[in-house]
Amino acid sequence: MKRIMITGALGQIGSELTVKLREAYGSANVLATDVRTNDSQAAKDGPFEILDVMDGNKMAEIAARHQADTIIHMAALLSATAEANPVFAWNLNMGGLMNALETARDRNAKFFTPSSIGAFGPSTPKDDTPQDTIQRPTTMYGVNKVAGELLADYYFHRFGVDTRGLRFPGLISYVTPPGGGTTDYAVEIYYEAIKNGSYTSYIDRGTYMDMMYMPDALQAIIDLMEADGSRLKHRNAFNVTAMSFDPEGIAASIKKELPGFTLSYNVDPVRQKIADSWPNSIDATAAKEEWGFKATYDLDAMTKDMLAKLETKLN
Ligand code: AKB
Repeated sequence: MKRIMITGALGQIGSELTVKLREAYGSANVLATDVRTNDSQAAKDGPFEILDVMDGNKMAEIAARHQADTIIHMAALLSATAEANPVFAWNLNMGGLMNALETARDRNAKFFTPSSIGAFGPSTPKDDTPQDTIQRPTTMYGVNKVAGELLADYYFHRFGVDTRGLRFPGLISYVTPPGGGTTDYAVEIYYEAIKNGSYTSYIDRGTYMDMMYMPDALQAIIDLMEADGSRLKHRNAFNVTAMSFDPEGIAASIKKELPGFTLSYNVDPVRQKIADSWPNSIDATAAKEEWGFKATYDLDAMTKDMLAKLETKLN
């Protein structure tokens, strides 16, 4: 049986991934860690430890105690927060990643960490962005993600660590809200649709970005980690996506369910600039060919599920 340790386990992805991995591999085998605790299932319904990922000794010590053979490193600052605190973002995103890779190397453990569409920049082809292409991001988050992809490749080639990763688009979920991302508007819009019947978008009309519903993102992590390593040519940076839309597109999908819903704009120049530097849509062919990536939710299926789940959660 696997012995999995997750960092950033109470974050947007980690909180749901922890629960799903515990269902798949047994609660006692999945150790959640985070810099803080809370009342979530991830913190309460299985092993949990406080861990600041900048503390490499503590990370190694906790991993040894848990006898971890798989490290899933999720702790990171997202794009907008990283842009507001670039030095802290470098230290946390790169320092945490280095500690997690070293822990995996020491333990000969399998390793997963997410990259992002943020690893692309304004000189990257905007539509159907290829798997292998120009990566000159103009944000600190993007710089961290490109460096992280390269570092994870380096640990595979230099030390033989079985590193794997996905370039995630914006992820949408009704469970744990994201914090400090550029794509967060696509989560907020559903909450506001249920609460107020309207939303004011900080991202401008006509700004297309890739997105994916959380259940597909979690399944993609599990499928990649279970995939035959000999088939993986792009092991640390697979483009994955389920849909691409702009604010008008997601609003139109919500209107099919809630006809009175209205959308207005108050564009935030900082997050708009980040969004403008990212692709409109990325090509996930390599992920499909090398390990069978498949997304099951399109925009309308996601909208129906999000609104139904939030209706129950908020009312
Ligand atoms: C963000 O907006 O920063 C993230 C991402 C696309 O990596 N959701």
